[in-house]
Amino acid sequence: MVYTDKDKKYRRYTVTSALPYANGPVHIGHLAGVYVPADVYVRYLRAQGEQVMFIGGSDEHGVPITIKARREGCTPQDIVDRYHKIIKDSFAELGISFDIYSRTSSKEHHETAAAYFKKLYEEGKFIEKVSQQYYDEEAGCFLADRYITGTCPHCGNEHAYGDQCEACGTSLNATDLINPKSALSGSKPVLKDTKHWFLPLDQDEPWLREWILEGHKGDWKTNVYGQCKSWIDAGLQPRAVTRDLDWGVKVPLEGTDGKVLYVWFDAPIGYISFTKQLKGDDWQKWWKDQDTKLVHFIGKDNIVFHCIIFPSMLHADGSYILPANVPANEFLNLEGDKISTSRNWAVWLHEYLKDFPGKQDVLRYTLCSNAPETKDNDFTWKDFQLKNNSELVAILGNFVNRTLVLTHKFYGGHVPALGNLSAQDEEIVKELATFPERIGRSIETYRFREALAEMMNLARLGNKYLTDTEPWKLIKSDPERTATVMNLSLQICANLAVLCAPFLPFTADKLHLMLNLPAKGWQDAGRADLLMEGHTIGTPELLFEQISDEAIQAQVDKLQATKAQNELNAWKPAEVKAPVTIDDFGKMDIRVGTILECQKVPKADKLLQFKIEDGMGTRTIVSGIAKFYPEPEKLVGKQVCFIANFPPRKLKGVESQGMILSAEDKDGRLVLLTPSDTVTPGCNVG
Ligand code: B3M
Ligand code: ZN
Repeated sequence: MVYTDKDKKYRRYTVTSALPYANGPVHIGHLAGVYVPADVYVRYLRAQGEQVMFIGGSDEHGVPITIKARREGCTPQDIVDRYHKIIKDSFAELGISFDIYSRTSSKEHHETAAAYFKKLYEEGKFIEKVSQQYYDEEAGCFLADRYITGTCPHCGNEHAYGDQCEACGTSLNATDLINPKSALSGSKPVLKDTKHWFLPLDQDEPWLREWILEGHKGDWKTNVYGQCKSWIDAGLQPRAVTRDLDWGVKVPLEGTDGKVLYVWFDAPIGYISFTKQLKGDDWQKWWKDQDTKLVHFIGKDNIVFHCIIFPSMLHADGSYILPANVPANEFLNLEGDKISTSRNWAVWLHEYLKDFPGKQDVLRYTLCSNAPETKDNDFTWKDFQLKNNSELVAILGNFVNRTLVLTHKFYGGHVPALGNLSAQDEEIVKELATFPERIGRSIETYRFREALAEMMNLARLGNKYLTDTEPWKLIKSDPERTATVMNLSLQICANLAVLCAPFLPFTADKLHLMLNLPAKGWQDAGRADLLMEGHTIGTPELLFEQISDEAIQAQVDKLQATKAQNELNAWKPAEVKAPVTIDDFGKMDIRVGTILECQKVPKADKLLQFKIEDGMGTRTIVSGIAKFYPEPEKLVGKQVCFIANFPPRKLKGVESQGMILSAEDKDGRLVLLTPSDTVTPGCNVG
């Protein structure tokens, strides 16, 4: 039986997953939030025999792509071509089973998106507004917010963007910036009138309120429902669906050169245009039949677009169904820190696949069992190792391996006969029968962690059964009962092959092969007769291997190196101090001296004691740089600069007669200043 939202029985499923921007590869945050859960869901539905269409593709428009292209001196098309391929290939390798993975720069998509806009325009569904926007007179074009920099009115950061100040985190309007500057030409932009088309979301409020806040209370996840409620309660505003930009879907109206559809208008239409590419003339029933269930898998930052704006677009057209559910996840962090593309703080899928070949299911397992379903969650490499070694290897792999090895040992690889069932065996059969429904119910209500844990509970059940009955001993005293135990253990393995498939498709394939089990549907699972007496199984192989400490350390080291690099990148020279006069400077008596002796000050970790030849005799100076010169005797003979007219002061019992000059490097390291050529001790610096 298929449980559905509000218990409605649907005839087919249109399942979409957010279209990743093709300006970078995909990372574990994307996977845990969107693609792994979506893939589990569709694989399960297919196993149920449902008609399913799983849509994915690259989002190839938007300003960040044009900025990246400018920075790299190539075209936006070059950028999206590069990343679309990386993303598409790595998804395929991870087993994300899209029915189509297309792209929004395709001709078909441009046509569909333009036609969608045109229809709404002709039906008067937009409002037109003229507003003022920054224009670059040298470059001859309007500027997207990201292309304008200036001083943040809140914190004074001189490199704030027109949409946000990254120093203080405030979101800004381009017109808030002090001294705005165009990132294209460096010139000062001017405000100029420009016309745009808006979706009047304010008019959609009544039906959105009824549809979401009344209609989907209880069946949409609380994080999704809560965000929708606060948007609607705050009052919806008309939303511009066009932009002054030359990269995107051209606005299909006369006299609109230099205008394109807003990326968030065209991207969700991608779901529709990709359906057309996949299904041809048959596409409409996937979008327009009330018996089709539309489900959007997304991350939490996309909720408003999929729950309010895109539904308003669908509603404005009038012929489309609305999403039945939008199971958005929260965010996944990495080793306690927010995943960030610009800081390279991520585990990139294509790199994982290179570093851990053949271990797709380990990543799928870790991300699904750790999915940020109700709150942000953390990925750590230690946990990844633990999930593999203590769960996949020790529970699932171990149970299957013990069962298959014993079957070969005792019965030459043939399934033994099921004899009379003991009370314990009856209990196993009864419990086995409950798993497909338990797992299925969790998947259908988008509780994928719980579903995965249930699947593993079946492997635990099998392990416990073997441990309790000890067939390796029992074979000597009671061969008939041993045959029954082994038969039932094999039935559990066969059930695992079916029930793990949505989560661990590669493992499921291996297990089918090892059991020589023909493909089965979800309805077949739960039964204790999937493998007939006498059936010959294949050769047992390990389903999973231990992951070593070294392999994990290599990943941790890689992240450490990234962190160190980020800290260096974040360093900025100190602000220049208030002006001084030549007289101010002249008061400082800076000289060069030669180091005669140098040693640590006893009982003071940080201090070095110098004896300096200063042309008039010798003087002692104490300096707090011991940490940076662990072999102070090697400094003897070098020349240093020092301030000669500092009043003497005592440091740890030693009188210091001046101050030695050093530079502080970006990592806090102090380095002595030495003249580039040897000079006479005591000469002045100025
Ligand atoms: N391109 C993904 C993101 O916000 C965005 C999704 C579009 S789905 C139509 O990262
Ligand atoms: Zn600021």
